[in-house]
Amino acid sequence: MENIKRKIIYLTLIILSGTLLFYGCGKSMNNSTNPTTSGTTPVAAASATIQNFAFSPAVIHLLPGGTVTWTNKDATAHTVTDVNGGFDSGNIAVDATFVHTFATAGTYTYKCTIHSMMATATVIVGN
Ligand SMILES: [Cu+2]
Repeated sequence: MENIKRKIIYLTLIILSGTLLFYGCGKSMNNSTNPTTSGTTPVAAASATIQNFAFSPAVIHLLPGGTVTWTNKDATAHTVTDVNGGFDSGNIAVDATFVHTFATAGTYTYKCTIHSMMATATVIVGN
């Protein structure tokens, strides 16, 4: 009898911790303000933010001829600069935006030239 009680308590604890874990995961996955990708379907117009020294989403899938609008939500200036020299926003002031049109298919990796510690991000242009 004591064994069954123990088993019930044990099972209850497992279910409870599983529920808490599930709730925790669901919460972080529903954090739509900071997605890591825009999804895999290319879009004609995408928006991105620069916040907490990070580009978000880190990967954007764009149709050829599409535009990306970046908004600087930090309290300091940033840049959106193609690592291969294709485009460069210059300093984007606090709350300012930068728009770039990607005419040609390809993979474009960009960085912030002010903050070398910031992770690069990517715009993948294609159908
Ligand atoms: Cu920066």
